[in-house]
Amino acid sequence: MQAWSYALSSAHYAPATAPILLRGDVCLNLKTAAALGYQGLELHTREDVQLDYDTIIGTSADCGVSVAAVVTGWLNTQGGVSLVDDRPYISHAAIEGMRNYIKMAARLKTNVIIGWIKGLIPEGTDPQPYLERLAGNLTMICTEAREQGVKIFVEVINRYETNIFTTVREAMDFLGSWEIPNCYIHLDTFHMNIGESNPVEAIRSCGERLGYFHVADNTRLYPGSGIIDFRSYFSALKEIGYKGFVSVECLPYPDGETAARRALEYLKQCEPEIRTEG
Ligand code: LER
Ligand code: MN
Repeated sequence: MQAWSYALSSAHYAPATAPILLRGDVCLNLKTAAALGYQGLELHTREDVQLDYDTIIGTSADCGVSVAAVVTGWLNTQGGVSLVDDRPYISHAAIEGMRNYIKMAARLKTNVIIGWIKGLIPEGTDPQPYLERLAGNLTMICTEAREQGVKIFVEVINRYETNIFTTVREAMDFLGSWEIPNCYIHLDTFHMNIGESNPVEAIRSCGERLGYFHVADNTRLYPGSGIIDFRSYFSALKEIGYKGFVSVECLPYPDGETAARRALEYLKQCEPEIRTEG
């Protein structure tokens, strides 16, 4: 039996340089994901998007593909707000946006990813007040999400894109010392390849706190195109009993569907040694 389910990234619109595989309508993408052999579709979207929930939920049930997670980065990159911003009216707008994403996820029976919406600590400043602000805001968001049955996944992102949680150790220490409830670690093999001296140990160190897992190869093309040793990563996932999604978030080359097809074919080849009994 397979320990985890596979998902792939999607958005209504995204530039070709974004690690998004399927573009366009959510229901069409759910059907395409099913035809490609996936069990989950990850939604990169704005917090105020109008979704036809009944149709999405019906299509999802019909084709056997669930929404794997709602991704919040665009609230930062397009909306211009962040959870650590010094201006209260900006960080409050980020929290309000997160509340919308949580409602969206609750209706879709899925979870929420926090990546860039954390924001950046300004260069040359004392990080402590920003980390304290982040801890307070995350505690509030994660507590409210738990009341709606939604988990929050905090992504570890490479140091060229962010300066908060660039390694697993940093994220684990933060979550542990602030005792943030309902908050799980989200790893991405592309980012780990930059930030982790030993990615396999990094996966192991998350233990039960690992909630979500993005896969791309070292150049951010599809898994199997480069040099990342997915077999050893999968063994580590199995060791810690990971049961979430393994979600392909890679560049759409040579095109999204081909990349998705090649990724899944390769990832399944990495599986046999990790198959569980039954
Ligand atoms: C988002 O999941 C991510 O990995 C960031 O690098 C934004 O693309
Ligand atoms: Mn990612």
